[in-house]
Formats: sequence, structure tokens, C-alpha cells
Amino acid sequence: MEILHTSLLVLVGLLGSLAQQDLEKKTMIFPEASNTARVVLRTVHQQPLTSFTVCLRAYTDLNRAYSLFSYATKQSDNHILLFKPKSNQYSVYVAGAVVTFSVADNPVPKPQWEHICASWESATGIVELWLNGESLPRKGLKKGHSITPEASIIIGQEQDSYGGGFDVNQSFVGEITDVYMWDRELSPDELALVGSDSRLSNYLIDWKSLNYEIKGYAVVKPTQFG
Ligand SMILES: *[C@@H]1O[C@H](CO)[C@@H](O)[C@H](O)[C@H]1NC(C)=O
Ligand SMILES: [Ca+2]
Repeated sequence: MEILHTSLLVLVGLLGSLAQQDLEKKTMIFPEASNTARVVLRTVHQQPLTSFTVCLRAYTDLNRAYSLFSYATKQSDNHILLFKPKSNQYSVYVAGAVVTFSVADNPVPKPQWEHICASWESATGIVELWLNGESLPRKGLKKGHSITPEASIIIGQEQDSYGGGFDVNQSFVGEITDVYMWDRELSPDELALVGSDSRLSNYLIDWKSLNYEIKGYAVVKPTQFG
């Protein structure tokens, strides 16, 4: 009986920390700066990536650098990284190389939800950064590279090693929702569908069927918008 009880506790503990859930109309809140709070995302893909698209929505009043999406491998801690070095800059890293997209400084201090998509394809190296449905002038890097599938994927912290090396000054504080990833470059029409919350196919990461684990102080709550 004692053994059964212990096994049940272990099972409940595992189920509690490892979930696969439909998070439609839910947001992950990172309530405070730390070098611990994070959400680990898992994918099932096995093939090297020769292109990808990552989309998410973020809402924050941070006025310093922060990480939005950190995909580290044993080869590169910045194998895929969406990073904001400043409030008007968006950086996309692939295998340690980086391109940075600049927008006008927002003169309105009110924080706003931002819908951000980044894509890359190996054949041309072209990186696209879509901000609230608009593509910024395209740049490129790492033509011909392919991305290792075994990855540690983290929201809330920036990895400087595989699954670790977090810096409180690059942590995300605020809300993140609608995180998706595909192993292809989405077309403008598909990106418009993502912006209007329509379903596409072949997700690597799917917010509506998310395999995730919360570590530290991060909280899932209903969104405050429709
Ligand atoms: C974070 O930033 C603060 C303020 O700039 C600084 O004092 C502190 O040393 C930084 N912490 C780390 C771990 O870099
Ligand atoms: Ca890093």
C-alpha cells in the first residue's frame, strides 16, 4: 500500500509538470525577472531543419533586452533565437549568426500585444521578420546550413548552454501566447491565416496541442482579449 501510494504520488507529480494541452485563449505569464522561470517546449521532429517559421504573440513593458524564443542544440546555444536587444529591434539568430531588424521607436508608451513571426530557409539563407502582419525588409544568413533536430526549446529565458546558462537581464517578463513552429517557410497567405488564428498543417510546435513543462514561476491564465 505504501509503495502504491508513493507510485501514485510520483505519477501525479509527473503529470503535473509535463502536460500536453490545448492552450487556446490562454497566455503564459512570466510575472517577474529571474534566471529560473521558463517554459520548456517539446517537439517530435527527427529530421534536420532546412527551413522554419516561428510565430508568437508577446505583451511586455520591458525596456531592456529580452529573449522571445530560444532553441539551443549541443552545437549552438543560439541555433534559433528570437531576441529583442532593444525595444525597437528584433534579432534573429541561426547557428550563432545574427540579423537585426529595426523599426521606428514607438512614441506611444502604452505596451501593445505584438504578433511576431520569423522564418528562415537554408536554400537562400533569407530571413523574414513579420511584425503585426507586415514583413520588414528581408535579410539573410547561414545559407546552406541545416539545424539539428535535438534541441532544448525555451520560452522565458535565453540559453547560453544546452538547457541552461540563463541571464536574469535577458529574461522575459510579461505575457506570451500563440506559440507555433513549422519546418517550412510559410507563405504570406499562410502568415495572414496565422494572424487571424486560422489552422494550418504540420506543426512542430502547436499552441493548441502543446507539449510543455513549466519550471519556476510562470503561470498559465486565460487571455484578456477575444
Ligand atoms: C543585471 O543588470 C543590473 C542592472 O544593469 C546589473 O547591476 C546586474 O549586475 C546585472 N546582472 C547580471 C547577472 O548580469
Ligand atoms: Ca545564447
